[in-house]
Amino acid sequence: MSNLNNPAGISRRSLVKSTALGSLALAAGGISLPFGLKAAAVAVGGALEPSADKVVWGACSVNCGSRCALRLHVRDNEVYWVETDNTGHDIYGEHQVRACLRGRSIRRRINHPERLNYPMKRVGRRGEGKFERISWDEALDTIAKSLKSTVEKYGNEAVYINYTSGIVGGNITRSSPYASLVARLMNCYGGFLSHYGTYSTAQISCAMPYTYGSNDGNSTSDIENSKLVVLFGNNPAETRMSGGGITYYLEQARERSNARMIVIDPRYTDTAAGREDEWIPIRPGTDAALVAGIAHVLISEQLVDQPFLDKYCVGYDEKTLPEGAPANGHYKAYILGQGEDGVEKTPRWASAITGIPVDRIIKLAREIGTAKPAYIAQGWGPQRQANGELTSRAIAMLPILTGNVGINGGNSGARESTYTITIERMPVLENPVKTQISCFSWTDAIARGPSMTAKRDGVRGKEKLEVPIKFIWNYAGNTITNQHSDINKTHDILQDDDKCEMIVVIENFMTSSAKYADILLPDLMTVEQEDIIPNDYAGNMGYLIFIQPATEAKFERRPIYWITSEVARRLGQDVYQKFTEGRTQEEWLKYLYAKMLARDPALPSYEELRAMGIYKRKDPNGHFVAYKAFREDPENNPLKTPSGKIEIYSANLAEIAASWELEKDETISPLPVYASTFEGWDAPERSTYPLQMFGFHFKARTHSSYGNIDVLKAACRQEVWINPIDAQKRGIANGDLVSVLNGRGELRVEAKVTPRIMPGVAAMGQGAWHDANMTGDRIDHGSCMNTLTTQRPSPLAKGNPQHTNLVEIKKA
Ligand SMILES: Nc1nc2c(c(=O)[nH]1)N[C@H]1C(S)=C(S)[C@@H](COP(=O)(O)OP(=O)(O)OC[C@H]3O[C@@H](n4cnc5c(=O)[nH]c(N)nc54)[C@H](O)[C@@H]3O)O[C@H]1N2
Ligand SMILES: Nc1nc2c(c(=O)[nH]1)N[C@H]1C(S)=C(S)[C@@H](COP(=O)(O)OP(=O)(O)OC[C@H]3O[C@@H](n4cnc5c(=O)[nH]c(N)nc54)[C@H](O)[C@@H]3O)O[C@H]1N2
Ligand code: SF4
Ligand SMILES: [Mo]
Repeated sequence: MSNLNNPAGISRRSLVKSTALGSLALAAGGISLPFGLKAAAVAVGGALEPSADKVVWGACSVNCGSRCALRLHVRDNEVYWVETDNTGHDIYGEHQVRACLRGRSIRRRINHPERLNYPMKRVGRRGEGKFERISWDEALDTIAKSLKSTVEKYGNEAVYINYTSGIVGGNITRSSPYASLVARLMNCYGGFLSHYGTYSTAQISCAMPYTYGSNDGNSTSDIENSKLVVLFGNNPAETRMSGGGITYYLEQARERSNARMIVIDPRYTDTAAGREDEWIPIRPGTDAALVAGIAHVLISEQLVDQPFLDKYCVGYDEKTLPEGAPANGHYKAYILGQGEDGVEKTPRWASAITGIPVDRIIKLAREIGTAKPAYIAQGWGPQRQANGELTSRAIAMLPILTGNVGINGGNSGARESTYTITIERMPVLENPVKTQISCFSWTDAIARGPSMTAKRDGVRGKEKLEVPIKFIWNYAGNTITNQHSDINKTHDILQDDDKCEMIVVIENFMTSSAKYADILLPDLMTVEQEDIIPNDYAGNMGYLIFIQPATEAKFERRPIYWITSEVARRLGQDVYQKFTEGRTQEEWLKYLYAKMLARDPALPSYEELRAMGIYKRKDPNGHFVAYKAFREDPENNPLKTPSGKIEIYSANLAEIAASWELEKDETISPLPVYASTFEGWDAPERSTYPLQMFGFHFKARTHSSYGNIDVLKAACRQEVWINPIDAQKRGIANGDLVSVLNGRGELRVEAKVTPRIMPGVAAMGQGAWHDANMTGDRIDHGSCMNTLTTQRPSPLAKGNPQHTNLVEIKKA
């Protein structure tokens, strides 16, 4: 560990202190030196004694679905060594929340030579990356002036807060756009155009509530009661990596129940990796067809739970089909070929679509039909496809058909839920602007805002958008370019600063999104300020971490509360007063914690929590079981669907399907049917771009966060996975530099030739840092997946189908 955390080999012992003095002096001198150099410079100047070590509690707050405690060892105002949670007995259920290699390398982020140190303004063309240092006053004045004139000229609807997820959790520092300090600021100043949905779960969060009224799953810890685990595109070994989080629960709970595990994924994932009983590779975007084939077997072999379907569901068969639905509009008719399409969804039919052999589909169906309880879950990979709304509801059909919903050891078909200690967040106040766009359609809203409508583009709160986006706030996110689709198209839209007139980016690094800032502000990191942060996905053990600033603020980096307060001040004394309510950051934290304590008196006091660093509590109800109350007493605990029941047939969706404007290759259906889609396995473009391609969430990074850390890059290389059959056809050997391209762009990356991915499919870790000459050939040498993805949204959620792409791969 020490090697990873201090491989530069600099002996911190020999360095001399003062960094308060040292960095002040340097800041005044205006030189931004890399960490090593700065320390050396200080050493030359001073003859002070080294200070004693202190250990400070921190947390890794990136958006990886876990949340890990860090213990930062600090000397001379520098973090020099990082360890993780060391409290408790460390037995399962009361275990330590141990960080992965990313969190343990945070010292390299904190002290990264390319960290932003001063406010800057753009001097070249937008996106060129040319900046000039300016004073905080100039930066804040410019922002306030631009905000005032935007609101005056176009109204508050022209101000947009972009989706960002750089900081998850936190009372104060949280970056979620609808819950951040930036949102509070805007709500004190007339509001802003907001968005619905996220890049994470746009399709499933939109679709699942039509079935269940919400999108809940059983706690992973509940697998200790399961006989069978079936995972559709769910890879917690990479996407829930913390030693305290979901991947550990999956392993430990299965150890207790000895449940078989079947992994359905185009890739042989790290979650499988020898721990699975069966890996079933599936063509991307075809899970709903597999489900239909399985349903056919369940129905024909009487393996469905008919009493459950009769009592709890709407639309399985004629008996419960709601009024107004067409004859034979029910699910059973769809499967048996008596519905509108007249096609029987036999295992043979499903096999041709999914690429899974017929006998494997039949065997899987029998296994799912007989193992009870079965934990059937999906990750969010299947729903990040262009037909993801249908897929997510379709996967839920398996637990519904087999009566596995609402019981211990079962699941709803959704991803896991978690126990959380609810924190009291900074109140963001109400947004006076009610108009919303989907989080994925912001580039459209810049390019053609006023042509966007409710029925075609998913505008909410109004029939159409009045004005295009003119001002963008981007706090702790890289979705301006790197994480949003079709970087080349976005570049063209943003280059024209008559369209969007002002982009404010608040960051720690010169990311590819930061290059598009007009004003770029250097933020403190969460580990450099005081905050309380709760767990993210953590099974049935919730916790709070009290972060203390590891070091003083260096250079001219400022905390987000200060930045937003100072903008508020420039918007008017009334705005400032409303925004701050006269409290400092510390006073806010104390104030919010007092509210938490009042609601939950079992919590430790503020001072106790600060001394403990981490406070853990097990779910008093044992395991979370989704829809348990409904299962036990459906009359008194109806679901939040219109009928109060599980809606296999959704009348609401039928209405949307009938009234929205859709393209020929887009399907919205009241039933969770399989439909092919643009750029799918059977799309005509496949003759030019024969490989289906998606970007998985990769252990080397959290999206793009930690993507600039050299040791992590070396440990987990950025590669494109390609099957030996496809590689051989193209003369590609393992490790070759290849070009991956389609009509939207081209990138360069090394090939990983491996049977761990099925033929006809390619994949690479998403989130690598885009690196192209945008005034030249635009070839992305950083191999950022979004050079290739489309801005065309999914039909219902208008979400990001970033896993649905067709490409060709050639030897470079
Ligand atoms: N092709 C493809 N694209 C995808 C996805 C995919 O699967 N495929 N996944 C999508 C998903 S699910 C998501 S959630 C998005 C994520 O997209 P983003 O929310 O953009 O996530 P990150 O890339 O982690 O960017 C977070 C940024 O926050 C900054 N940051 C971190 N800590 C701090 C801090 O303390 N202060 C400030 N000011 N900044 C900080 C980091 O430096 C980083 O630049 O990407 C989406 N994009
Ligand atoms: N290390 C790490 N962890 C992360 C993140 C990260 O960037 N890095 N990001 C975090 C965030 S914000 C999110 S939203 C989650 C994302 O979590 P997910 O969305 O679940 O992650 P993905 O890797 O996109 O997809 C999961 C799996 O689905 C598979 N898959 C793709 N398409 C299909 C399909 O059509 N059918 C089937 N059956 N499988 C398919 C992929 O091969 C992959 O193994 O992860 C979180 N955790
Ligand atoms: S990246 Fe996620 S799993 Fe890794 S240390 Fe940070 S919070 Fe924990
Ligand atoms: Mo996400």
